[in-house]
This record gives sequence, structure tokens and C-alpha cells, in this order.
Amino acid sequence: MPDQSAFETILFDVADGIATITLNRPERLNALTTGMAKELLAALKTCARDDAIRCVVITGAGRGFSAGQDLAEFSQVSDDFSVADHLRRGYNRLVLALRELEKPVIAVVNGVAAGAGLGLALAADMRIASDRASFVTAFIGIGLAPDSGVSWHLERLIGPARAFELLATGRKVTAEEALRLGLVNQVVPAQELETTVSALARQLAHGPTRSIGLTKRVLNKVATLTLAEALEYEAQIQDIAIRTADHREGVRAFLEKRPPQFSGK
Ligand code: LHQ
Repeated sequence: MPDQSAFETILFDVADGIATITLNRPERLNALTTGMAKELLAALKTCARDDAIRCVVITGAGRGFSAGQDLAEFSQVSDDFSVADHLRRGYNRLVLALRELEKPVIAVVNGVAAGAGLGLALAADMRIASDRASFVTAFIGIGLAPDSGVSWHLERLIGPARAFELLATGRKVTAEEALRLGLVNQVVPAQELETTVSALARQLAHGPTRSIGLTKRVLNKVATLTLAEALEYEAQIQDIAIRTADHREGVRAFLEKRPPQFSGK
């Protein structure tokens, strides 16, 4: 596991099966730099490799979740800079790492999530927002098209017309509206955010991690399948799930009328 001191722009903490990654440039609303993207990727690789980690929480330090690409860093690039390569090396890898991580990932949206920062929040499996959170696509404000998976996730989460509206106007969405739109799972008062998330993260970290991971694999895949293909894919994945120790424990616990003790195996 990387030592916390290996990171300069994020905090990485593991306790009780829960890895908490905190974007940590609060004075810049946790705007993302190249170094930060690298550190995040390294932390997510650790989360994937370490069997003791059974739930991942991503949040921001201070009053923001993340304001997206650090525009100061971006303004200093040379003439031959390729934004496509910047995206391929950075945010594209991060978004895929979050989606492909076969463990539950909760984005704890403590404040504003904008641009690529919104992209990270949308790539998580669930979003729990503080009542102080807000959501801004931001790309249009600086004359850009969406990146970091924001178009893909927004269209699926809230539909094409609303996705277009938020992308084309760049208007700020409050936590309450985000809940109505289906952009977040839950909104809680800022002072209750930590206890709410810690209870949820603990519940997920004590769950049958492999079947949660396989559930994520199925949801990722069925998005592009016909019903007949999805049924076949589900059948193949169930063949894997049924061989897990946690499946056997779940059935045994049910028959013995006791709560299951899932090991994540
Ligand atoms: C920031 C930033 C920021 C640096 C606030 N950078 N300092 C991919 C490929 C290539 C190019 C570009 O981008 C991408 C992907 C993207 O992410 S595009 C979208 C980039 N992000 C934005 O355009 C958002 C810019 N920020 C804002 O619109 C506002 O700051 C929001 C709406 C996020 C928050 O507004 P406020 O709550 O009013 O805070 P603020 O604006 O006062 O910001 C606080 C400080 O943070 C401030 O610094 P200062 O020294 O004045 O206190 C800002 O300059 C700094 N900051 N976002 N992205």
C-alpha cells in the first residue's frame, strides 16, 4: 500500500475495510492537476489490488468537491500540447478505473463538483451530497465540449434533453435539484454527511464484495446489450457468483436464521 506521505495532493486513508480518498487542494476547490490525477490513479490501483479494501469513498477537503481541471495549470501549456492526449493519460484512465473497480465507490459530494470533477463524481456508483453541494458542467463556460465521461453519464442518468440543457447552459444545479433529477442518491445536511456516509460505507464494506463487484460488472455491460444478450450475460456472471464463499455463507445464514458474516471472498 502506498504510504500516505507518497501523496501531495490527495489524502489516502484505509480503516475498517474502507478506503477514503480526499482530494486535497482546498484553496483551489480541489481543482485537478496532472500530479493529482496521477496520485488518484495510484490510489485507485491500490484499492483494486488490496483485498482488505471493500469500499471506496471519494470526497473533497474544504468547501468544494472538485472544480475540475486546474485552469491555471492548463493556461501554461505549450503550443504543441494535445488536449486529447492529456485526457487519454489522465481523466479517461481515472473514469475507467472507477467504473472497472469491482468494489463499491461512493462519491461524497461535500461542495461544488464541476467539469472533470463532476466527471469523477458521476463515475462513482453512488453519490451522497451535502445540502451545500452544487453541480456545474462548466465546459461551456470556457468554450469547451464535455469530457471526462460527463456526456455519457449525464445522458444515462438524467436523459438527453436535461443533459443537453446542463451542458449547453452550464447553469449551477443545487443539491435539491440534483436529487430530483436523479443525479444523486441522497442529500443530507452538511453536518450529517460524515455519519450518513460512514454508515453506508460500513454496510457496503461488510457486504459480499465479489457479488457487489459482479453486480457492477453486469450494470456496466448491459447498458450496451439487447435484452436477450443481457439475460445471457447475467446467466454467465451468476455462474461465477454462485461459486463464491459469500454465496454459500448467505444461504447458510438464511437457513440458520442468523445474519450473514460476509468475508468478501
Ligand atoms: C480554480 C478553479 C479551477 C483553478 C476555482 N482552476 N482555480 C479538460 C481538458 C482540458 C482543459 C480544460 O478542462 C478539462 C476538463 C474540465 O474540467 S473543464 C472545466 C474546468 N473548470 C471550470 O471551468 C470551473 C471554474 N470554476 C468555477 O466556475 C467556479 O470556481 C465554481 C463554480 C467551481 C465555484 O465558484 P465559487 O464557489 O464562487 O468559488 P470561486 O470561483 O471563488 O473559487 C475559489 C477559488 O478557487 C478561486 O481562487 P481565489 O484565489 O480567487 O480564491 C478560484 O480561482 C479557484 N478555482 N476553480 N478550475
